[in-house]
Amino acid sequence: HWSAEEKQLIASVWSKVNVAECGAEALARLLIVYPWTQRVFASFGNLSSPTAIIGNPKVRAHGKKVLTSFGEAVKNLDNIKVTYAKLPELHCEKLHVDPENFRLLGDILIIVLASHFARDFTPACQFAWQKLVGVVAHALARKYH
Ligand code: ZNH
Repeated sequence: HWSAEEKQLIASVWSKVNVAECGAEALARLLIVYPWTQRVFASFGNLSSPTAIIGNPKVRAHGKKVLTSFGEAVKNLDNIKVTYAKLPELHCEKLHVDPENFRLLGDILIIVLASHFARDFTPACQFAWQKLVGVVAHALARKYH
């Protein structure tokens, strides 16, 4: 259900993404803007202020891990559910992450990309990426009833 143009827009943005930087920034923003998302990261240490969150090495490392994993969806657009075979169970049954948080993180990722790429992140790009983060959120929420 992806047009050739959408695939191209997604791939061209992704090829320029700094996964470590953007991943860290997106996760930090999630924890700052929606503080209740901090609950599942109790083991990450100091999350007491925006500065602490941005400087927290565990937040940076985990942001990179999550965006790297997001990259698997980018590379397998037609098989996202198959690509994320194990993650829904982990997030639902083990980590108890509220699936609404997948949507929040997706929207934040769009903001991060828009701020990094400025005018290159065109409305058509945003449209394709908005669709992608929606599909990813849906795939990750597969185990919730
Ligand atoms: Zn997540 C983990 C992915 C979202 C929370 N994650 C994880 C991992 C991965 C991921 C790959 C690792 C696994 C293993 O190790 O095996 N995520 C992901 C993705 C996404 C996500 C792709 C989207 C896009 N998460 C999320 C959210 C949240 C989370 C939103 C909340 C809020 N995760 C999480 C946690 C964990 C994870 C808590 C665990 C961590 C540690 O280290 O402990």
